[in-house]
Amino acid sequence: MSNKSPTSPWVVIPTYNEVDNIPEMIKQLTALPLPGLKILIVDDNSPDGTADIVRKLQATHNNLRLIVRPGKAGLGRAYIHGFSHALEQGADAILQMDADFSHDPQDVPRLFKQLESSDMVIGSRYAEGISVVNWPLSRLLLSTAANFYARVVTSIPLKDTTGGFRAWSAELLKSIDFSTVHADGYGFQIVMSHRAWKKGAKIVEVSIIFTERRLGQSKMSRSIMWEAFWLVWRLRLFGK
Ligand SMILES: Nc1nc2c(ncn2[C@@H]2O[C@H](COP(=O)(O)OP(=O)(O)O)[C@@H](O)[C@H]2O)c(=O)[nH]1
Ligand SMILES: [Mg+2]
Repeated sequence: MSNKSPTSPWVVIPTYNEVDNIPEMIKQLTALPLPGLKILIVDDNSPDGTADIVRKLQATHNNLRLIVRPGKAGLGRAYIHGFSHALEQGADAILQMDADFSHDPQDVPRLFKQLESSDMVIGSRYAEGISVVNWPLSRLLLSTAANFYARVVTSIPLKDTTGGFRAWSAELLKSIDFSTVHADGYGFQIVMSHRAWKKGAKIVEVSIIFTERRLGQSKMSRSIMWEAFWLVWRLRLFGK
């Protein structure tokens, strides 16, 4: 908890085949009234050339950073790489979000602001009823059921533990041992919020409107969902 605006805020975005989204996302983030903001793209060597576009944009955006990993290794690994890098570079507040505009870049200042009086801020789809746009009913049911299930099994007092729109204080993020976080996708988000909660962090959920992507494709898979399904029992039984 800092009680003042961050001096070195970073936004970390994992990408895999986001060529249709990433230029506009970078443009909107750069235009935000956030002095000192750095944008870090963690790309898993997307075949569609996402990293090439980012490299080109670096010529005109000196706040834009890029990590290219050798191949698709999942969201969790990409985030750990990006978080570690931002912390090494002296970030004092770190925000994670998707590249596909499901998370509205216009909400970013609000999440950073809330972080001034908390350790972790969750951009929550379920804080005030359900604020999800354009999801088929099946996907909405899966997500709400997954969140209910994670809450009941682990007792975590949060309404949205699977979402990926979050701001972290550097202090809290540093206190988490990444080498013991192996989960991917939704599981990664659940484990990270569980770690924060177990550490007694002050976690605040702010309501956001989540909109299904219009361009590009979702990379979430059945195996990622099953991983999250079993993982909550490990959290309950072994605490990590
Ligand atoms: N670096 C990296 N990014 C990924 C990977 N899988 C998904 N992403 C990114 O993570 C974010 C969320 O993924 P998405 O497919 O939209 O998931 P969904 O919103 O649950 O359907 C997007 O920015 C993706 O490009 C991966 O294996 N590696
Ligand atoms: Mg998405």
